[in-house]
Amino acid sequence: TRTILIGAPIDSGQKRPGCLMGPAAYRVAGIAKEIASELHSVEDWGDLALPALRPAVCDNPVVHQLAETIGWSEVLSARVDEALTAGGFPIIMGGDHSLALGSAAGAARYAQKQNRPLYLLWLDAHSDFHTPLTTTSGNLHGTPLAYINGRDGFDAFPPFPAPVPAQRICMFGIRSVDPAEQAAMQERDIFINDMRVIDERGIVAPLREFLTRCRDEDGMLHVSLDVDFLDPSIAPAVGTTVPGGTTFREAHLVMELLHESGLVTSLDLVELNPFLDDRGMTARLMVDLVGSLMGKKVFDRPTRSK
Ligand code: DIR
Ligand code: MN
Ligand code: MN
Ligand code: MN
Repeated sequence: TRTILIGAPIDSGQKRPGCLMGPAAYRVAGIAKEIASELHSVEDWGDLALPALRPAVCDNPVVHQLAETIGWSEVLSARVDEALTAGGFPIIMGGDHSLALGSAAGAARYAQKQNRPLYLLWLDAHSDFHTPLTTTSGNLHGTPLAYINGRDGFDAFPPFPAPVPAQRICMFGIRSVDPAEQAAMQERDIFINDMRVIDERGIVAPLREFLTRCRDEDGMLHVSLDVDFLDPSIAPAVGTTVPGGTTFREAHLVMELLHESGLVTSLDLVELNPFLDDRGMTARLMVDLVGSLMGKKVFDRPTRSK
């Protein structure tokens, strides 16, 4: 695999400073070496820069840093499309989750050119299904999945290329959903695996169902991994911790299954706030999870020599 690292030092999607240090933290935690040790090639395309901004307006007055978020998403979308077109596997090192407005748009544009359906796996405590018109926090990191699904309310953004229908979207780890998001999700056939589902069924069976669907349709799969998918006890470096998250084992299992599926075509790493970390433990865990996605096995780690 030709892995392409894209730094996205984006923090316009929420109000707590620090996510812009994410790409640096992933590099310090050894992300390139981790990928290379699984015998993949790695290129680091460096960090994106914010382009010149166009004024943008929204009817909802609480929306925060709309023009910046649009600027970032346009530049990231183009970059992800470019990496995929080059035959690469882009890993977007964020940056808050608003970056998925751009990364998923880039993946969707590429999938459209390939005439393949895009699937979306959302690993997150939150559903991020607000539109700019329904958000009450004003934080656009809570909106990317609605944009990807083609909901109304994103007039200020470029139209999403080939919106992803609900049946191709799967959420795992969900445990914090706002009322407006819940109402919108209930009208749609999204594959929602909240923590209750994981408790009852485990993580393997529902994930395999989704992956099978993706394989059957020769889909591309974009994975968006929010740090708060993980339990705060193992991943404290995120501004929006929610108790009751996935364990170390569950998270690695997801990544190992994704590796075995061979379906993942692009990956977001989002919401890492290194300023809140405890001696780099969260950055290291995220890098470790990338290792599992690239083929490292948890159980053969002590003796692994390749
Ligand atoms: C929260 C989103 N529902 C909001 N929080 C997120 O502000 O709309 N945190 N996405 O990661
Ligand atoms: Mn999120
Ligand atoms: Mn979240
Ligand atoms: Mn291995």
